[in-house]
Amino acid sequence: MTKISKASNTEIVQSTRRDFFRKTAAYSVSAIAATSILSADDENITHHSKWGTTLGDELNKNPYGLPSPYEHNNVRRTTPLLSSAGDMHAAISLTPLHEQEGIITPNGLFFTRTHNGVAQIDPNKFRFMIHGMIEKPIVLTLEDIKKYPSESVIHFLECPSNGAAEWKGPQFNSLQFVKGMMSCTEWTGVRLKTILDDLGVDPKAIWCLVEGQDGSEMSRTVPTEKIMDDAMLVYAMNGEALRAEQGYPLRLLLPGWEANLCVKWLKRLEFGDKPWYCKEETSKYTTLTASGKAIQHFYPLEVNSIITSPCPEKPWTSLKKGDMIEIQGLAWSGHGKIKLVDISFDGGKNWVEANLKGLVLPKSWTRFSYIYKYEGKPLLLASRAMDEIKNVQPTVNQEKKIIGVEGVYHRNSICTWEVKENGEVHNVQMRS
Ligand SMILES: Nc1nc2c(c(=O)[nH]1)N[C@H]1C(S)=C(S)[C@@H](COP(=O)(O)O)O[C@H]1N2
Ligand SMILES: [Mo]
Repeated sequence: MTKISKASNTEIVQSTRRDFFRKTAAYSVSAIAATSILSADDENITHHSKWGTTLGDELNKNPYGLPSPYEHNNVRRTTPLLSSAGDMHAAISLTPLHEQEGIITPNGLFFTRTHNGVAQIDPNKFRFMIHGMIEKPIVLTLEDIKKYPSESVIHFLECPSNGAAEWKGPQFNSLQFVKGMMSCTEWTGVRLKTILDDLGVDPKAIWCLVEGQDGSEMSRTVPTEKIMDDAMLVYAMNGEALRAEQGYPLRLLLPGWEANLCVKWLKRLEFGDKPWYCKEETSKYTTLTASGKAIQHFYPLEVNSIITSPCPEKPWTSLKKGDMIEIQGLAWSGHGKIKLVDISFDGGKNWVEANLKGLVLPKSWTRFSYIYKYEGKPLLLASRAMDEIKNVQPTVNQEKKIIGVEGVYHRNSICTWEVKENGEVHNVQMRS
C-alpha cells in the first residue's frame, strides 16, 4: 500500500491573528453599507408593492416548499464530460457554489454523480446484509437500522476528480464547473461500529467490501479500521430522508474520504482479509505517479480551498474604486479541521490571513472571509488553506512533483481567479 502525504510541502507565511485584526479593523461593516446609494424618489421604497395591497398566494400552494421563482438560476448543471447515454447512465450534476451561502448545501442542490442513472429503491423491500469473516452475519431492514441510536454530523462530500478537468490548464470559466463536484450537509444515520460491535468481526478481516444495489453495482474495498472509526450508514440529510440521487434509502458515509467510496443505494458489506481489487479501485481511482508507480488505496481528500466570491459567475463589474467588498470562500480537508486560510492578491507572491467564519468543524466546509477595498486594478486572487495537521495546499508545480502529471484524482493545488480591470473574473492557472 502506497500512502502519500502532502504535509509541509510549502512553508506558509503566517501572519498572526492580531496582525489580521489590525489590517481589517479599519474596514468595518458600516463602510460596506455606506457605499450603496439611497435615492429619495425610488418607488421601490416609497410606494407599496402589489403584495402590500392584495392577498398573497395560498399558503398550501406547495405542500413541499420550493425556492422563490426568482431563484431559478440557482440550479445544478450537468456536463457531458463525465457522462454517457445522455444523463441516463454515467452522469454528473454540479453544485452552484457561487450561490451557496454558509456551509450547508440544500438537498436539491447537492452534487450528484451516478454510474448507472438514479435507482428508485422501495424502502419496504430494502434489505442490507453484513457478512463474510464475521461471527454473526445479519440482514437488516431499513426499520431495523433506524432502531439503533442515531447520530447527526456535518461533513463535506467531494468526488476525488473534482477539478480534474483543470489538470492541464483552465478548461471552464466557471466556479460551478471547476469545483462543483462537492457539497456539504448534515447527515443522520448510525455509526457502523454501533452495529458491528455485537457481530464479532474477525480480527484478521482487515478489509471490507462495500457494494451498492444500482446497475453499476458500485463496489470498493475499505479498510476495516475506517469502518470501525467514523463510518456511518446514513438515511437522512438536512433533516429529511436522503434524496433518491443521494442513495435513498441508505448510503455509506466515510467522513473526509473520496465520495466514490461512499456507496449509495447500499446493499452489503463483506469482511475479508484481502482487498477485492474491484473495477473502481483498479481501472479507476488510482493515480500513476512520476516514479511510474500507481497510488492505490488513495482515500482521504487533501486540504483544499476556493474563493467563491468573486468568481467568474460573480464578478466585480458593478464595483467602483474605493468600494468595500467581502471576499469569501470555502476551505476543507479530509484530515480534520481547517486551521487557517491565506489570500493572495498577486498570484501567490504575498499572502494575508483571512478570517474563518462561523463553525469550524472537522472534515467539513469552513467558510472564510476578508474585507477588501476595491482598487479597480487587475488582481490575481488566490486562497491557500492549511489544516490542523499542517497540510498546506501546494502550487500546481509542487503538486506535479508529488503526484505526477497523469493523475486526475485528489487535485488540491492553489486555484487562481484573475480579476480584470473592469471587474470581470477569469479562471487562470498559476503554476508556481
Ligand atoms: N451505488 C453507487 N454509489 C456511488 C456511485 C454510483 O454510481 N453508484 N457513485 C460514486 C461517486 S463516483 C461519487 S462522486 C459519489 C457521489 O455522491 P452524490 O451523488 O451523493 O454526490 O457517490 C459514489 N457512490
Ligand atoms: Mo466520483
